[in-house]
Amino acid sequence: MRVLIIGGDGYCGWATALHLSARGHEVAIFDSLIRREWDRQLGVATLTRIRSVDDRLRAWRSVSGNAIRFVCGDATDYDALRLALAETRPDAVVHFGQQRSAPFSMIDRKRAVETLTNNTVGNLNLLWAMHEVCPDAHLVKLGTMGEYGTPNIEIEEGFITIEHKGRSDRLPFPKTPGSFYHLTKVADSDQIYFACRVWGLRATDLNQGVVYGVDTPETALAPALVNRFDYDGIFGTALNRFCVQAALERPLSVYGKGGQTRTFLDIRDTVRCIELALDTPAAAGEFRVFNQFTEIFGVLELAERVHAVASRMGLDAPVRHVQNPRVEKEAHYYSTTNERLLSLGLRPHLLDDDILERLIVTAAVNRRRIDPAQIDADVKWNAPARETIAAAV
Ligand code: NAD
Ligand code: USQ
Repeated sequence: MRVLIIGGDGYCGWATALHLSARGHEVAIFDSLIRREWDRQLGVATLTRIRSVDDRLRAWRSVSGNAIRFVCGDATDYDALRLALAETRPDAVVHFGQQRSAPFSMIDRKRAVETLTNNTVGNLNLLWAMHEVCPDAHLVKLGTMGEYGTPNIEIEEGFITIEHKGRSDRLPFPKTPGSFYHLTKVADSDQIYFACRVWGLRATDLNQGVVYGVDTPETALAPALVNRFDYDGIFGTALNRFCVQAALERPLSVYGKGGQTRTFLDIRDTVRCIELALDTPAAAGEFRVFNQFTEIFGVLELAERVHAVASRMGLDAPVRHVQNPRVEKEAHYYSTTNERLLSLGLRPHLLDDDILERLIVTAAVNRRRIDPAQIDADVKWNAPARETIAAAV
C-alpha cells in the first residue's frame, strides 16, 4: 500500500511510519515540523534526544534498506497538501498532524486560536484535497477518547441508538470534551462524517486514549531512530510524567482527587491499531469509529502503581495530590468499549511492572537531560484571560 502519514515526525507518527515501512508499505511523511518549533517557543524538550528528520530517515534506510520519502509542508497550506497527495498517490492517508496538547490549547486566546486554526483548517483541507486528488483513498484519522468526555452512561464506539418520543435513530455519540484541543477533534469528526455522507469518502476515526511508552521494535533498532518522550507540563502525558518524576525521586503529581478515569495504550499498540485499520479499509461512504485503547485506569491508581514499582527500585517518589490546574470531574462513572479493534485482531500489551520499570529506567538513563522546571504544570483552565488583564492595567 502507498501510505501518506501526515504528522509522521511526531510521537505516534514516527513509530507508525517505521512500523508500516518495515511491513513493506511504501511510506511517505508530510510534516511541517511545527511541533519541534512549539517545543522551542515554550522552552521544553523531549527527554530522549530525537534526531533531525534527515538523520532519522537516513538511519532507517541504513538499518532496513527501506526509503521513506519526506515532504516538509503544512496541512493548513492547501496547495502544498494537494501537491503531496498528487505526487505520492496514496491508497491511504493517516492523519496525525495536529496540535495535540490540551494544556497548550488552554494557555491563552492566541494558543487556542492557533490550535483551532491548525487542526480544523488542516483537517478540512485534507478532506477537500482527498476529494479532489484521491477520492478512493482511505482516510485514517486520529481522534481522541476525550471527545466523549466522562458521561454518566456507557460510551459506545462513535454512534448510539437513541429512542426519543416513540422514534429511534443511530446518531453520533454525544460529546462533552474537556479542552479547546479536544473540541477541535469533535469538529474534525463531524467534518469527516459529513464528507463520507456527501462525497462518499471512506474514513476511519480512531478515538485514541492516552499513549505511553517510548520504544517500538523499529525505533529501538538504532539510537538515531529514538522516539520522543515528553514529560513537560504542556505536552507530557500522565504516565510518562509520573515515570520521570519517579526517576528524579520527586512527588508524583496527581491533579486533585485523582479519580479522573481515562483510557490508555502502549505505543506498540498504537502502531498495530493503525495497521489493522489500514488492512481492512472502510467502504466508500462509510464513516467508522474505533475506540483505540487497551486499558482503563484512574489517575491516582496509575500513580500508585508507579510509586510501588519505584519503591522496589529503591526510589522514593511519594504520590502527591496537587491542586488541579484543569476543570474536570475528579470522581465519576466511566465505562466504555474497544471491541472493534479487538475483533480485528489487536492483542494488547497490557501495562505491567516490567513496562513501568523500563520507563523509569529510560528516564533515569536520560536523567541529565531532565529539566525539573519543565515538570511544573502551570497552565490553568480557568485563569483570568491575559488580554483582559492587560486592558485593565
Ligand atoms: P506530536 O505532537 O508528537 O506529533 C504531531 C506531528 O504533527 C508533529 O510532528 C507536528 O510537527 C505535525 N503537525 C502538526 N500540525 C501540522 C500541520 N498543520 N501540518 C503538518 N504537520 C503538522 O503528537 P502525537 O502525540 O504524535 O499525536 C499524534 C496524533 O494523535 C494527534 O492528532 C493527537 O491528537 C492524537 N492522539 C495522541 C495521543 C497521545 O497520547 N500522544 C492520544 C490520543 C490521540
Ligand atoms: N494528570 C495528572 N497529573 C499529571 C498530568 C495529568 O493527574 O501530571 C491528569 C489530567 O488531569 C487528566 C489525565 O491525567 O485527568 C490525563 O491527562 P494527560 O495530560 O495524560 O492527557 P490529556 O490531556 O487527556 O491528553 C493526552 C494527549 C492528547 C490525547 C489525550 C487522549 O496529549 O493528544 O488526545 O491524551 S484522551 O485523554 O483520551 O482524550
